[in-house]
Amino acid sequence: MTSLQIEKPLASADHGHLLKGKKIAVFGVANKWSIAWAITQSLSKAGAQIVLTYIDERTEEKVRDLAKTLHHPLILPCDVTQDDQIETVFSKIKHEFGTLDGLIHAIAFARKEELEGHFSSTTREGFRIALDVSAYSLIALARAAAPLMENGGSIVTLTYLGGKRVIPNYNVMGVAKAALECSVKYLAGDLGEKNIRVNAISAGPITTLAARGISGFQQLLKHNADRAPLRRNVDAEEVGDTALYLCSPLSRGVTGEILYVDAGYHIVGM
Ligand code: NAD
Ligand code: IMJ
Repeated sequence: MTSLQIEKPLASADHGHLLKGKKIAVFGVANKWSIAWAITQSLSKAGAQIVLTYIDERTEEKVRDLAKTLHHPLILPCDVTQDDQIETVFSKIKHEFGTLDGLIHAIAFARKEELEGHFSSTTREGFRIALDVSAYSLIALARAAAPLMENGGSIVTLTYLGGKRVIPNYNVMGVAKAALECSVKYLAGDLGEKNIRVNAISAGPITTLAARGISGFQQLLKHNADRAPLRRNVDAEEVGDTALYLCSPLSRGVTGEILYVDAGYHIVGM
């Protein structure tokens, strides 16, 4: 390491017992690169018992394999576009766990053809799908989870700067993230009286399944690292540890917030 490179402090944070006895459901693990998996590991290391959901049978095997490293996980199917599947997931969680303390929403989808070319070419159906999967699903999951959060709770979603600024090719996903971030505020307003907090983490670009194959992604990674105050990109573990903070009592006074984990990129003007 040269003197110009800045070593990441706390590369292996002590997760302690911040979430001992807490039960947290994580939506959005697809593989070992998923941000949801890094979050799961941070929460699990802090003592949380985990519910993992998977979208389809193709993903089930990968998720079950990853879950072997967890302590007594509950693993359930859930395609968030299907109301009956959401209902079934939470009735099974109620049956197995009784209550819930946290919910992680790390889900986004738009048709591939919407994530290239002109934003003005966005189709009605492409808009509907992106907003349904990536934004409405948070509202549906929060509504189903809230009755199980008898002792209060923490709901955390994942967003991206493309919901606030124009980022090449992000297109309709930017509109979906804007709706998601605003939903975080309205849900925080709604659920605060039950001591349920709702926050979003706005992560910098990370190479996951949802980022691979996006044209210009490598260029964007370099652009971000060159300009960010910390002069680097972030990794999924740093997002995981921020989710741990948001699920723990350390953040008990924080709700309706968009917390940037992007090496500071979003503050830079030039
Ligand atoms: P990922 O592909 O690993 O995760 C996306 C997940 O969404 C997958 O597990 C997929 O199965 C799930 N999903 C899609 N449609 C679904 C449906 N109908 N029902 C249930 N699940 C569904 O990629 P990721 O980068 O870990 O993405 C997680 C979250 O992080 C997303 O909200 C994404 O927008 C956000 N995010 C990612 C980055 C990045 O650069 N990777 C940056 C900021 C925010
Ligand atoms: C996604 C598209 C365009 C630009 C992008 C991204 N940039 C970043 C992402 C700059 C960082 C990743 N991201 C933040 C996402 O939210 C990705 C969502 C996504 C990705 C895909 C790829 C495969 C597909 N549909 C998708 N839907 C949503 O078919």
